[in-house]
Amino acid sequence: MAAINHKTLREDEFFFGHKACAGCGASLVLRHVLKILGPNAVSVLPAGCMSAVGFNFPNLAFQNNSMISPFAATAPVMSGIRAGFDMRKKRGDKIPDDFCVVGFAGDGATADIGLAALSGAIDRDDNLLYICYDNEAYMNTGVQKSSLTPFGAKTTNTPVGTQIQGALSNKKNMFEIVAAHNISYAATASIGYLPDFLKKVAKAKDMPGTRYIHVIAPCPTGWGHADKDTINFAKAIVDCGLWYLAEYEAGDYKISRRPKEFGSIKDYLHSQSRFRALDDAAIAHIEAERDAKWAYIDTHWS
Ligand SMILES: Cc1ncc(C[n+]2csc(CCOP(=O)(O)OP(=O)(O)O)c2C)c(N)n1
Ligand code: SF4
Ligand SMILES: [Mg+2]
Repeated sequence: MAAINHKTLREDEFFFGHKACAGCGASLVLRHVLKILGPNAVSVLPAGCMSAVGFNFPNLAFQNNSMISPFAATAPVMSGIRAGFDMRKKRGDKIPDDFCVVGFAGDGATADIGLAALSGAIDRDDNLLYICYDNEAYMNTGVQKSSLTPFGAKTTNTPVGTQIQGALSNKKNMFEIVAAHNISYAATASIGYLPDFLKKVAKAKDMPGTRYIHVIAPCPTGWGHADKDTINFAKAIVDCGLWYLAEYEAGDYKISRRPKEFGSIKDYLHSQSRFRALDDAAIAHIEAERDAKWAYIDTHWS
């Protein structure tokens, strides 16, 4: 496999002219993944920001074949497309060698409403590449909490007031839930560490079975940061240890990047309006959870 970097990445664009907000992290996920997969990838997108900004009749922002699935059904729609093409191939139709089915689903579509359907596809080991772009809330409907919204984040249904201060629950660990299926390949990534993300996509592209990549994609609108700072936040969440870059393959977890020293969680949180109300006790709680997680990773993962 040729190394993927800014020099080897193809110049063709497959996702452009969309209506995402300035600084949208998720749109960068689609743009870069499709540059790796190329024109013969078929994309499936459930309801969410990326389908809302990418399919504006009569302007389709995709150059490759793409369709919207029901909110809950990203994975089964992908499985159906794959089965249809496999059948055509058996009948002797010419199918390009680099044909693949890719899903781009948000955190809500993946970790909440689409979780059972995704689990079924992994159980069947269907041949598909599922990308969860995680902006940590239901953004397209105006910033509601999903099960991937982190503790303390302000959303429209986890407000900051006298009774509660933002989300009360912790972010669900989708990567480890998927890995627990003993999936062929799973990885985490961040658009702040693009070469690592692209390398994982290129690797997953050529693998059989179900592949899952979970990528952090900041949303200036929902997180409350300047649009020019999207990449900085996508880096900072990794550097302060609140998001880890890892792979799961052949039954093993492997860390892709271990920060030598963690960046400041307080700086990361307080520079976004969704976390601004968090007090020192809440931040100390988040730090303690981070340290416990990394203590486990350092002891058990390679
Ligand atoms: C069955 C169903 N329930 C609710 C909706 C409304 N809806 C459309 S997009 C969306 C939010 C999606 O959130 P997420 O998957 O995180 O993607 P994002 O918008 O953040 O990109 C919701 C709730 C829907 N389209 N279909
Ligand atoms: S609301 Fe967020 S995820 Fe949706 S298009 Fe705007 S920046 Fe992107
Ligand atoms: Mg979302």
